[in-house]
Amino acid sequence: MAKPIHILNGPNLNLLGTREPDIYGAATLEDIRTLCTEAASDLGCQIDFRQTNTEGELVTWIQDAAETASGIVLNAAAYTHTSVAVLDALKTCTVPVVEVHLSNVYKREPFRHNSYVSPAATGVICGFGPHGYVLALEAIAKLIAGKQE
Ligand code: CA2
Repeated sequence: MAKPIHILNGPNLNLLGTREPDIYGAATLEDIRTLCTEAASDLGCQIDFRQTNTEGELVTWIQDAAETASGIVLNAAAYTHTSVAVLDALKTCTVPVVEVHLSNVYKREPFRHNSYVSPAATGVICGFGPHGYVLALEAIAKLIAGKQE
C-alpha cells in the first residue's frame, strides 16, 4: 500500500469562507478537503488532510510526514513568513514538498514575500485559490510515479 500524501494547513485556515472572501474566496477548508479527496481519487492516491493553529503541532506533523507520507502539500499560512522551526523540520524531509498559498503572496504586503518554506520546498504554487491544492497533488503524484519507473 502506497503511503498517503499529507496535506498540512497552518493557522487560521480553519476560518476560510467566513471572513476576507475578497482575498481568500468563498470556499471553506472543508470544501478544499473535498476537492483534494476527489483529486486524489482521480490520481489513485490517498491523502491525510489536517489543519492546526499551533506551530509545534505543525512541526511534529512535518517530522511525522517525513517518515509516513509519500509527499507533503504545505500551506503553512502565516508560519510561512516567520517559522525557522518549520524550515528546520522540512529540511529533514526527503519526500517531495509543495508549498501552496491560496492568494498570490507577491501581490500582497512585503512581509508576505519572504518564505521560510520555499528554500526546503520542491516547488511553490500560489495565487490559484483552492485549485492550487489540486495542482500540488498532481505534481507530487507525477514525481512519485517518475521514481517508480
Ligand atoms: O494565501 C495563503 O494561502 C496564505 O498562506 C494564507 C495565510 C497568509 O498568512 C499567507 O500570507 C498566505 C492566512 C490564512 C488565514 O486565512 C484566513 C481566512 C479567513 C479569515 C481569516 C484568515
